[in-house]
Amino acid sequence: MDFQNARFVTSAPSIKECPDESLPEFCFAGRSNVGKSSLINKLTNKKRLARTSNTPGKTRQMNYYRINDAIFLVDLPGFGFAKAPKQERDRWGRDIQSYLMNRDTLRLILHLVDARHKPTKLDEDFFYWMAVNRQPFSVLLTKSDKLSKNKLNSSRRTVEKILAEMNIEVPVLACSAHTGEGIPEIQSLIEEFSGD
Ligand SMILES: Nc1nc2c(ncn2[C@@H]2O[C@H](COP(=O)(O)OP(=O)(O)OP(=O)(O)O)[C@@H](O)[C@H]2O)c(=O)[nH]1
Ligand SMILES: [Mg+2]
Repeated sequence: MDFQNARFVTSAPSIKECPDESLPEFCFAGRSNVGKSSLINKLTNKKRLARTSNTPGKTRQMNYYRINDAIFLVDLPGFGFAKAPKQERDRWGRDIQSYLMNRDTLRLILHLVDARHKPTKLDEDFFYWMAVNRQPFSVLLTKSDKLSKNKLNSSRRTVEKILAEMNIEVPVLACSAHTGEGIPEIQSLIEEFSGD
């Protein structure tokens, strides 16, 4: 699949506004600022396809990108963005939850965790909730360029241990939107899940 053949399609505030087209879909979830939008740019080799920022809370809707007329990549707003007004946070929570549970074309959820930090309670709840609902997901440890090999391995083991304690077996991949580490592996994973 040519990931560089990518273009913006639409911004959907909730599942009602998501495209009617039933292409296999892959979404990027995780805390604000973890690097979801940057990763989409790196996967598609574009600098500014998805908007990124140092300030958490940049992505505020579900942004759809079409790859090769074959699949959608969906950039989700981050959760745990403390500065957003409570009402807005609650609405995002509900809308994203409904999207994750009810979007029939969703093939795989890529859940991002900053490799420098231990998964939070919110991350753990997310793992649990995905597993209980039998939603296919994988965990991506982001910003791997900021850690030594040793520290990265220890972060990976921490995440694998948390998952194992929940009896969850999913791929855990390290990646960096700066160095490109893990990008081919993520592309292969997406290709694997986009087939019939
Ligand atoms: N060093 C390093 N910095 C990164 C990497 N990926 C993202 N960043 C930085 O982290 C910050 C947040 O990146 P975004 O891609 O906007 O994060 P996001 O998860 O989309 O954030 P929200 O839209 O707020 O949910 C930016 O300043 C990026 O430059 C990475 O792989 N390595
Ligand atoms: Mg974003």
